[in-house]
Amino acid sequence: MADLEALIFDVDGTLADTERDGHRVAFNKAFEEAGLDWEWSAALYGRLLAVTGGKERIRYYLDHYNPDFPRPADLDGFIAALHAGKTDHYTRMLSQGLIPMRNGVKRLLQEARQAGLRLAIATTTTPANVSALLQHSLDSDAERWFEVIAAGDIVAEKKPAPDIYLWALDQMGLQGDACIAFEDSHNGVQSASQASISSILVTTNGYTAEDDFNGARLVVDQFGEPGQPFEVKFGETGGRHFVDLALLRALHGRADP
Ligand code: XBP
Ligand code: MG
Repeated sequence: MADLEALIFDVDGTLADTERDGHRVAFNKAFEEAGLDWEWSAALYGRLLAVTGGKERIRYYLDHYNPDFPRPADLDGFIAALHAGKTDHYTRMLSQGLIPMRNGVKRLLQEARQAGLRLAIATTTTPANVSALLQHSLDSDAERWFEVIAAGDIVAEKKPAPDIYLWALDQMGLQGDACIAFEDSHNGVQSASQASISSILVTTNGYTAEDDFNGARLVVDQFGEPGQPFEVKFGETGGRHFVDLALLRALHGRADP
């Protein structure tokens, strides 16, 4: 097992709980703005999250939940325009500071930076969303904390395909066994493990708590803070109660589960 060199973070659901009250609301605003009577409820959106990528999710919705909607001749262009509107609404919500980082994220990132670990992001979301989240919810300079920000359409196949993690590893000149991946969903764990990252730590959220996390080494409900312990769903924590570098080094050094 190589030395631990880098931490690679998913964004939505991992760095911040962005989906139900963020992306979903932005999608509905864009639909209303386009004069569509589409309304993605929290329950429906939970089902649509099976598909990663906002444009892909809109198409999945049309195919599986609104098959009678009259398709425009340029369906791709129609979806892209809707999604661009959604991204405007979502980044505006972020600029208003409406979506905080999850518990323990900022502390862990700062610990990792002080220890000289390399940081990266591997996400399905649109790059503009990552920039806005980091700048408005983490630190005005936070984009510079990450050596690589692998996001959205930079790869052809989104999660659960491994492409986005492979792209990030390639950019960093690293093998998967030198890294830990942080995810929140089944799709994310599949993506990281198929990119040969065997050290995967999952923090669950309202939408993913019942996902199949087979392939993850540790599943907890949050990173936690001193005095704010996480709840362990699967895996060994060596008696530790929140995610810190000591826990990560122990997790990385262990053999496969
Ligand atoms: C989550 C996604 C994204 C977001 C919406 O990405 O699948 O599609 O739900 O963002 P991850 P976009 O968990 O990999 O961060 O509309 O920009 O795709
Ligand atoms: Mg995610």
